[in-house]
Amino acid sequence: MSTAASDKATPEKLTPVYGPTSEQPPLFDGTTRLYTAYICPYAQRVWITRNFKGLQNEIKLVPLNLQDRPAWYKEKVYPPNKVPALEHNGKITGESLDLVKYLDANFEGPSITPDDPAKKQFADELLSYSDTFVGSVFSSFKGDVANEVGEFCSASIWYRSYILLNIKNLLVGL
Ligand SMILES: N[C@@H](CCC(=O)N[C@@H](CS)C(=O)NCC(=O)O)C(=O)O
Repeated sequence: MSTAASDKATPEKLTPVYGPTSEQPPLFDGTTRLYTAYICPYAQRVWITRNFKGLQNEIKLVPLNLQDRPAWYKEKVYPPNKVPALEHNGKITGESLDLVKYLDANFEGPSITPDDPAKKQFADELLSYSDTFVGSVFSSFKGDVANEVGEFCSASIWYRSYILLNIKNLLVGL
């Protein structure tokens, strides 16, 4: 495991944010990069997974200014223009839940997935429920609170169960 991973007391030194005038890091030069935004909950999932597995030295962060993204991101890196996206082995892939699973399956470090098949199934269900939860939170911030309350509460119950069960501390840091 890397030094950064074993020294959990030392906060990660955050890479400065890339804006419209920032030069593009070299693409496909063998470096694994996580294109991210510090404020994005989807990207934070992948960031947490990376850090939980101790991959701070193996996976470099490229944090973007979401409000003012560099043009090269959409044009040359990831045409959907969303974060997160991972540059690995000559490919760019996106979608946070897929990336969480990809990091777990393809990189060293402690697994975020329980070994027990029943717990694993439960963890997978909870993980796949994350988007509903985040969507509900965002919708309730945007306006029609009344229609979102039921779903938000049920999502909260799921999430609290998740945290209480402490499945491999997946959400530590949220
Ligand atoms: N389904 C995607 C959602 C990612 C997403 O919507 N990210 C937002 C930031 S939180 C984004 O990049 N928005 C930019 C845009 O839509 O133009 C995932 O789970 O990775």
